[in-house]
Amino acid sequence: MIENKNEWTLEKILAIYNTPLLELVYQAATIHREYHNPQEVQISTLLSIKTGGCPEDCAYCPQAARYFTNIETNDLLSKEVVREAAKRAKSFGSSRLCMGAAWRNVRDNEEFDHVIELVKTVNELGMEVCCTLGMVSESQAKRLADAGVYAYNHNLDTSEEYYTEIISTRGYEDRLKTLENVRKTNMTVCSGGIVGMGEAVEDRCKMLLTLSRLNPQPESVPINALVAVEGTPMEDQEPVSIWEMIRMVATARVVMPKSVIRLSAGRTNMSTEGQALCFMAGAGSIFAGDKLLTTPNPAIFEDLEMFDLLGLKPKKPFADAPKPKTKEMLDYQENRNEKWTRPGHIIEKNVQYSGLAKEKRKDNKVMGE
Ligand code: SAM
Ligand code: DTB
Ligand code: SF4
Repeated sequence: MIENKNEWTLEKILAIYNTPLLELVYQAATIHREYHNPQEVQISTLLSIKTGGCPEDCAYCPQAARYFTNIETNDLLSKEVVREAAKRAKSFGSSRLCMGAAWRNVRDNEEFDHVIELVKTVNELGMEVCCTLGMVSESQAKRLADAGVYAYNHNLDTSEEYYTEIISTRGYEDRLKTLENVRKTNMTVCSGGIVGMGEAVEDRCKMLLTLSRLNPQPESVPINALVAVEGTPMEDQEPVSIWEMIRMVATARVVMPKSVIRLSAGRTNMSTEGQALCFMAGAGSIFAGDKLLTTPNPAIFEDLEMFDLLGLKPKKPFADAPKPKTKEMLDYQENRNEKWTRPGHIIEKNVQYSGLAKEKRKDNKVMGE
């Protein structure tokens, strides 16, 4: 967990954001090297497990039912489809699968039971599992954690003030409450925002201030450039300049030195040179795979070429925090100390297989799984 000893103020964060660009990149790069291996970039892959038809009115989102966007809607994906997508992602070096659902909030129903099964399926492949399912209660967060979810994504998206211009169907305090519920479990927190929705620099810095004051600070901070989707209220928004993205990544890096800053949506509009400066300025993660949730992302071979060119390598799963123990594992460990009804009774084959399992787990650890 990231202990938070910093006392940032809006003035200090604005001053960092407005530092002359190359000086800002230099400062951020220096901090990045102090806390992270600059040659490693973590790869997450998004999978929309339930697409479209969302009752919320987030102005940027193609999945809001009330906007007419050209997306293919989908009910919850099956275990088989998710397993195949996760395997594909793992094969190109992705360490985390982030499953997203176009829900306002999680409900205690069969769909949630199914998501729990999906979590277990991805967990079995040795990948970090991330979920982004909208608002969760404390007990729902606990259930996800027990199933082995590694990270929960829930973005603040912008400042509290500008939020009211973007979404009318929920408030900032709802977002903060969910982050609080997630924090009560052993899941890590992934929370960031979007640049390019017409917000002022002050809104960006206020959002970073709120994130930086979370105690502990989020383990992952995604910085998205708005993908302006036709049919949404943001469709005519000018694309955000790469310089603003670099400033945002660098400022996030400085104010949350231990967090992993993810260069998230919007990379299809960025040159390799622009992305290289973002990595220099402290981005330690990307979303890779041909699709984000509903919109395009650079082709995976292009990203792997970029990694080669820049001398970057994908980070192994569970490099920052150990694999979460599922409820089953914890129960098993607890029961191991119970008095068995047949003490001393040995079944050789069973002993042999638990030895084999231990070896396999050791091998997996060596491979970083
Ligand atoms: N429904 C859940 C929620 O809102 O938390 C999870 C899915 S929602 C699509 C997850 C995040 O995707 C949003 O908080 C927002 O940051 C990001 N997002 C959605 N549409 C986007 C767009 N057009 N451009 C950039 N980021 C976007
Ligand atoms: C995040 O910060 N960005 C991702 C993930 N967390 C869920 C989503 C980006 C979505 C971009 C628009 C789309 O593809 O629908
Ligand atoms: Fe729904 Fe999430 Fe999209 Fe908002 S961002 S409309 S809550 S899917």
